Amino acid sequence: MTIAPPEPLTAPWHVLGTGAMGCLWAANLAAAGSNVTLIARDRSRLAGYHGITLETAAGAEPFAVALECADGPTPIDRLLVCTKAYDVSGALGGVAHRLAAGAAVVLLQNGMGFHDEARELAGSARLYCALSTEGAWCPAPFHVRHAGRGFTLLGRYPRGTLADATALAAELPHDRLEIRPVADVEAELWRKLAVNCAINALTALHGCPNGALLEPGPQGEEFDALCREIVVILAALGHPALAAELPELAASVARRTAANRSSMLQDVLAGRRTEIDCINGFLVQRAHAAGVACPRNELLCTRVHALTRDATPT
Ligand code: KPL
Repeated sequence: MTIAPPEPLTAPWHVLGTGAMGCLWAANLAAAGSNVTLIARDRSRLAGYHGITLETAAGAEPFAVALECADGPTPIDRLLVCTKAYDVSGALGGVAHRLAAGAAVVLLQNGMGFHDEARELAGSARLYCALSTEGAWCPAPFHVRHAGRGFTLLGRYPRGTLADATALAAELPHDRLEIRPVADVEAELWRKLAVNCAINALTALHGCPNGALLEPGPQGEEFDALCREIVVILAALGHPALAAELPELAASVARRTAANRSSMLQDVLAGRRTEIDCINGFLVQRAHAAGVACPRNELLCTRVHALTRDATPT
């Protein structure tokens, strides 16, 4: 018996960024029958490329996904930007001239502070944001291990209708990736930012898994005090509901991901630049503009910068 290949998903996708998230989404798009091309910012990534290997609990599967540089020849209809937060503007700027009429651009990053510049770079393309709790990492280049199943929130930026988000979600693979369309993605960005502000820098500085922040002792006390400061900032910035929810929300994420290394700890351990400027740095900037004191967040920024002074820029 021959098994029919999967129905191709409508428009072709380009995935910008060749890290774990880029490879995870590109491989899953290919698995769903989509025509997908990976875009590398660095030409040296092209040498010796033989496709993506996606490893799951079921085993390792190869996917013959095309790889090109930003100056590739074809127009882009659907673009998923999977770079680090601090690379979004540079990376998107490098391909913006290729965006076709009616294109959709999806930003998938932690942190805030880069979305409005991305909106300008995207021009007339529709801009969406995605927030993912999928756990993935690369044991080797273009070999991605899908280590923990999570879900991905997707919505038009800064907000849009649920129908709009649902229509784009239908063009993404949902066999192995759960996508939840949302109308107010900006509210979700703030929720994720607040949690990342509470967990990421502290775990990176203490070199501990997320769950260690809930243990009694100096780390736990620092976590509680940091949450209290974030609550005051959020309330002053006009997010009272999130402020009220934050301590329990951050604790529940730390509990649920207790054994995980935060993305910032992973960056520090790998000698990479961290996203601190788009996480606690963004909050500090907003707190200063509102005249709110934020000494703990300021100190975290200084300490993480000191820790990664010699890190590679991307
Ligand atoms: O998003 C995360 C990250 O590590 O960036 C959390 C929620 C903290 C999970 O590790």
